[in-house]
Amino acid sequence: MQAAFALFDEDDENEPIGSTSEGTSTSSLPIPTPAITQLKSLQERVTVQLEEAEQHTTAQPHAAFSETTHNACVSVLRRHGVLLLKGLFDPALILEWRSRVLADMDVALAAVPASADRTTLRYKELASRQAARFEVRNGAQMKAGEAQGQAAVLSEHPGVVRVILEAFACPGQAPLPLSDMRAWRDVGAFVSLPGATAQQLHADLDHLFFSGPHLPPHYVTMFLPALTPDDGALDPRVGQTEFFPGTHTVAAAAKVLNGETAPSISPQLQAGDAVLYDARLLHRGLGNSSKSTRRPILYVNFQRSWFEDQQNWGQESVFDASK
Ligand SMILES: O=C(O)CCC(=O)C(=O)O
Repeated sequence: MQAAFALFDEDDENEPIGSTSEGTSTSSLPIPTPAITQLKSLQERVTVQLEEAEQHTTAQPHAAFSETTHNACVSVLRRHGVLLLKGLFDPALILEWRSRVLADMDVALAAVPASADRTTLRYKELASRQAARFEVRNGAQMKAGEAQGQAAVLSEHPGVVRVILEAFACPGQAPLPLSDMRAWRDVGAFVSLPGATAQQLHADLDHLFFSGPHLPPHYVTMFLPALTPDDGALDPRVGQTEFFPGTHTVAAAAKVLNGETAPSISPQLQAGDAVLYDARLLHRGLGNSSKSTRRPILYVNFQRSWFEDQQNWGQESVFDASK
């Protein structure tokens, strides 16, 4: 089963990429094996190449997608539970958000009472994601970015919104109307600090039902890595997020959680690139063994309007705790 992810074409599970009629010949001639270069890697299979006009340029920022791109995105997200889009956003915008996140994190960390265990913090502005990893939200700089409309630029990307509305519907049915989706208006972030170890494999949300047919996603997260090649995006020591494509189904996730090996990808992405993933997909943040590079990832969540995330974000402000 593992090979099926890596070797077979998107549109036809049974057709190895690069196979030709010669490849299935029954003659006594040696059967030509497809050249390794013809086999798409798993990462390529979950990546939709944006057309030039769809990538961010100063002339045309954040454009809608062509029908071809749109259909490919919906198909990849449904089938693999994860979709990579390179060059989607203006790197300058992402880097501005990065500065906001790091500034807010520093201020919040400085306010944490000295006696507090930094691996279990649960404040309104700062939560631990195990040692040397934090989730940052609701900070003053980030709120200022939202007030200036900079969060809406991310959460209202016309191409992304249309893809998610269609992925939320059952295949063959009309895309959902915008009123059936709630995009969080606030941007959040994860930051792994030097010394962070790899996270436990996890999904952000449970399945709604653990039996019955596979349902469309009810929650999709967009990750926006926020490093450039100049400041560590391509340095493997800084770490990436590891995703396990296909594990957004109950059966595939159960196998992996029961110890079966499964193919994964750990794409080295840079500011401007985006990952959309079904919140039921297994993934984890890898460790950060760099000397001094902090690895921030922004996120924006899109959910069905009826869904309530039961995870409790801390209610107490770190600034009240420090008084
Ligand atoms: O740090 C990462 O790459 C991902 C973090 C993550 O998935 C989490 O904290 O839930």
